[in-house]
Amino acid sequence: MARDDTPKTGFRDAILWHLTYTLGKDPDHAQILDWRLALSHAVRDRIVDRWVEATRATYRADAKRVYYLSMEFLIGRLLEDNIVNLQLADQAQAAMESFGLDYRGILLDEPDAALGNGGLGRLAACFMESLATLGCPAYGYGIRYEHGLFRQSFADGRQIEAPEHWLQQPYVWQFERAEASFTLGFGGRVVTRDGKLVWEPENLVQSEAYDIPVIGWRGDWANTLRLWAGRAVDPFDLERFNAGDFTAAAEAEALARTISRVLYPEDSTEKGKRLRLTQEYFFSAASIRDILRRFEADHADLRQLPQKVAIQLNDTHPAIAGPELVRLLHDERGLPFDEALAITQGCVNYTNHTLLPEALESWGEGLFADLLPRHLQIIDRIDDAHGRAHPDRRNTVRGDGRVRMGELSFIMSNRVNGVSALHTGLMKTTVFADQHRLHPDRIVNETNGVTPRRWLHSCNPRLSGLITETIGDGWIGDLEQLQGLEPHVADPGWLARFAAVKAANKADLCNWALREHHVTLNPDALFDVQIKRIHEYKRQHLNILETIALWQEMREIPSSDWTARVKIFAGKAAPGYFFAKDIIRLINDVAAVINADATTNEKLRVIYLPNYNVTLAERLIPAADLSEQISTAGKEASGTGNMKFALNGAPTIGTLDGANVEIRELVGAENFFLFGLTAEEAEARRTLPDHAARAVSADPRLTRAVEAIRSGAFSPDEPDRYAGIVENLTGADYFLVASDFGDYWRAQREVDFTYADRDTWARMAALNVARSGWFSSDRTIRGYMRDIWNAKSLLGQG
Ligand code: HBZ
Repeated sequence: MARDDTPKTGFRDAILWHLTYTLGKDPDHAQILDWRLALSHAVRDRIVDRWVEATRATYRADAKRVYYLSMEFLIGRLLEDNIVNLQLADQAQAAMESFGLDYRGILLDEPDAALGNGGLGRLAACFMESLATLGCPAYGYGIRYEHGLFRQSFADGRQIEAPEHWLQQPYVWQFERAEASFTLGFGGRVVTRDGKLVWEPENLVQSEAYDIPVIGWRGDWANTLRLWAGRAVDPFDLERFNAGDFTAAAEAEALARTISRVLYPEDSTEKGKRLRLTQEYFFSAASIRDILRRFEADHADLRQLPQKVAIQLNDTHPAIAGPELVRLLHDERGLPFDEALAITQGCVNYTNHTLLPEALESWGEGLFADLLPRHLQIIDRIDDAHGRAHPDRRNTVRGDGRVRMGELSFIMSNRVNGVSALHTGLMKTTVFADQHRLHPDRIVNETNGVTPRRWLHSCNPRLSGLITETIGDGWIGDLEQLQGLEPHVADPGWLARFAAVKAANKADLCNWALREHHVTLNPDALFDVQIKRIHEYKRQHLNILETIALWQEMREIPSSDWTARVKIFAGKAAPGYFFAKDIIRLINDVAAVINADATTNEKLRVIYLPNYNVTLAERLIPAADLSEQISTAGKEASGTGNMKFALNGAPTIGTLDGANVEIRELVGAENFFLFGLTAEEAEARRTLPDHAARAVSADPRLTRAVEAIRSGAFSPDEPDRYAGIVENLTGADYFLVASDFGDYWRAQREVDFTYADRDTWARMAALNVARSGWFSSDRTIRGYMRDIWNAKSLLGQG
């Protein structure tokens, strides 16, 4: 092969070509990294033509573009996603095997890009894939964090955080766009010039763009995920260097790079840090400039902006994009303020992902004024304009010396949406009740979804194969076709094959757990899985309490016919969230004691897998029997893991919270293990004095489990290690662990009973698959296109 051979002759040749000419490696000496990069380049080449074509088509049609602004895109690994969507899997596997390589090993060699904390970030990634699948012209805008979410390990059961380095190796999916760079200001003051207010920032930084193409299913369309990195305007001070101060010479660059250095690992707690607001403005302002630049390249009339641009704020993190757009239109383009505001409101929409008061963003006005003095004035004017239009509700954005981003986002938006039916309803009656009264049409619901390409087709090839054999492969692009499985569920032969798929996935997990974590799992046991961020409202401590009580009862009544279980946990806690970190340690301590008990070993195991990420989810979900979705009702906005489990044939044990409600309606109440207080009952229960202490003493099992923790049964070297948890469980117990324990125990025993009859269980699991098609993010994105963005597909199908 020679340099001028086209790398596109055949896929296998293309890989070899890239290995030689892009990577400069001899096949005889290439390492797994080299092969993976060569394969990635060959795949990337096949994306580029479609990507360019999609961009051209959008220009030609002068189509409305959707801009999804998100601080987080939890994209995980992209190689397999891209191969699958281009339908190159067979060719890629054959090529790699012809080189004597392990194809799956190559796929797994890619670092997991964790540019997000949890559900919100993963939702953004699923949305990008569905937008491309549906042919909706769209850009994702975010931050190119040098370090994604920390790597988690355990020492003595405690969470240890280490930096994550996804960019240590060449990242093939990004294209650096040196030309798409903006200079952004911070700080300084506002002066009056020619009778106009003008911002004179004190510090300037440069935003540098990196584009990642996102290809849709079957490769018919590709969009762009544009991530911004911070750079200095003058990266190098030669004068200082020549004077011998080498460190100072590069100081500006180091400072600017700090902006995009690391993802904040807090998910549902207030950060209130200057750097966080800096990050938010940095990426919002760069994105808004890019959006305006693209619009102005072929439109003269700024009043047309709402016809051509839909901006979606993924939570309030990019809320400052609104005031920035007003500022650019008014201060810099000279439109009257009211017109600038009306145009902005015509473009901007806001998705709320939480009702937890501690997670609602607000900023101290001192910090705000210091960093963004002009924006604070603009925010006040927006607030005033809203207050004038609705005199019974004067300014609400400012109060108690703070700037409230939820209120700001609401009044700047054309549409505001919740992420499940229950959550949207609660938005209307709680946090945004007053606003909803003033703007009854503004709040809409768009129940979350997940992409079936990654979360069924790729991660569960066995189930995907069985489904395709049964109903054809149309379901991959149209998930509701899974309904076609339903008639087969009554066929014992088919059901046996379905059960065999799950058994094989479980066997894979057992092998992996033995190899990677040196733990032996019983493949016949029920795999009971709770994987998500660790948070009090998600109640991993309810699960571990039930585990303790179950273990105690197994010891007490060993003769009973116990259903064997493996309790699997995974998830990270925010580094500063000490209660959550105590829960992690407690689970690890409990696991050590229970797993060492020879009398219960056959029937009960507890395992906490470290460093939960997208890749681990892809491994665990296909092997799960039971999905734990046990948040306190009213607290989980939607959940998306719950959908992934149902889709992969793991029935839910769960509360009436978030999208659990809709899952239960669709899969059928008889195929869902419901327990617990409703959101309304939970509110009422909290007002009862001593509700927790009473619940504990009324339930002997709970009493005994709590007592074991209190007495140090799981921390003999430090008996009061969990005093904080015990005090919480028996005291305030805001998340009602004690109140829900009894019903959770009952539901778990119902699970045991049902699982003992494997046919009944398999039927239940299969019906979960057949009836979960609605939870595709394709359906969700169609909803956004129709109800929120008024955007059209350019594939003529959306
Ligand atoms: O968003 C989650 C919700 O808790 C979950 O119920 C929902 O399914 C999902 C998608 O709508 N919220 C988050 O994941 N939130 C964050 O990760 C977060 C990150 C940074 C913050 C605050 C929250 O500053």
